[in-house]
Amino acid sequence: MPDLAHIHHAVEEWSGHDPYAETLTEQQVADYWRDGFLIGVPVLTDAEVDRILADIDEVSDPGHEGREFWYEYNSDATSTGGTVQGIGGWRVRQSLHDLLWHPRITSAFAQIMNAAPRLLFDQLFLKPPGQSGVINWHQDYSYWTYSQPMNHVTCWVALDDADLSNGCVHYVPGSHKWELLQRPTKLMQDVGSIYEQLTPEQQAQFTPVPAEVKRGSVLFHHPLMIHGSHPNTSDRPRRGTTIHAMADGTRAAVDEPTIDGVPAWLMGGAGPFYPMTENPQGPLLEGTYFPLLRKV
Ligand SMILES: O=C(O)CCC(=O)C(=O)O
Repeated sequence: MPDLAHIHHAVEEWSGHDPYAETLTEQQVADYWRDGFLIGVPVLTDAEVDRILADIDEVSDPGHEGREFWYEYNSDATSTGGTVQGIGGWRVRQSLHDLLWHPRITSAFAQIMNAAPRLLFDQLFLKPPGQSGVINWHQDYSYWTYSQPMNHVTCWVALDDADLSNGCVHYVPGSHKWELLQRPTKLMQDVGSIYEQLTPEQQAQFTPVPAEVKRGSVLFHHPLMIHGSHPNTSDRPRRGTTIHAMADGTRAAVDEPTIDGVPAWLMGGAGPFYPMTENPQGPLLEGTYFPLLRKV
């Protein structure tokens, strides 16, 4: 099967959407900048979610076609503390690929960033029923400091109703205005190591809110937003997929691994992030692996 990274538009056009209609109201954009996140923007129909879930079921077989295109893929949740994580699914299955170009998502990116959005990477977070599935409190940008300047937005797409019982994402309102903190050593185990780094004032303001969201709706969050999630204690799955977008013109400024223990796709000559340099005017993140998602 072909590597879908070479196709920089939805293979199947999203019908019924004006590609340049604004998704967010002015108030929503202002809320995003005040709180650091937005909860529950409707995007996908049930049938569209079903297509994505069918593709996700297919790639849960470790021998699936296109396995070589993932940057990272671990379908065995028992070895990751309970969450199946995959990075690069847009290269592997059409539904994950086309999702990047959904007009309601790309328009919201452009509205929030006030720039044309490009893909940094996409990422699956699947919590099977009855397993732990903790995501430690973290700021996404602590993994991406090589990509500068910081003008990024993450869209988290709910593929199931996500609530307290199945481990929905939680946000700490206002924490995007705090400084960049150290990343946790273990992203998918423990919850709380970031807390020790907070000032007493920040600890007093550390009041996470659950981002409960309906299947087919999405969350948006700022790259410095502190977020994480608790175990899925229910008998239902909690599946989500994220699109991490950055403004067109972002450069790779630092040469360092950005995901603990998984440097190959970032560091190796064969990886899409190669070459990276210590030059803040380093190479533009563009080309095959960093497609433009929409013009301004
Ligand atoms: O799915 C989760 O629980 C965590 C998601 C996350 O860390 C992210 O979207 O950046």
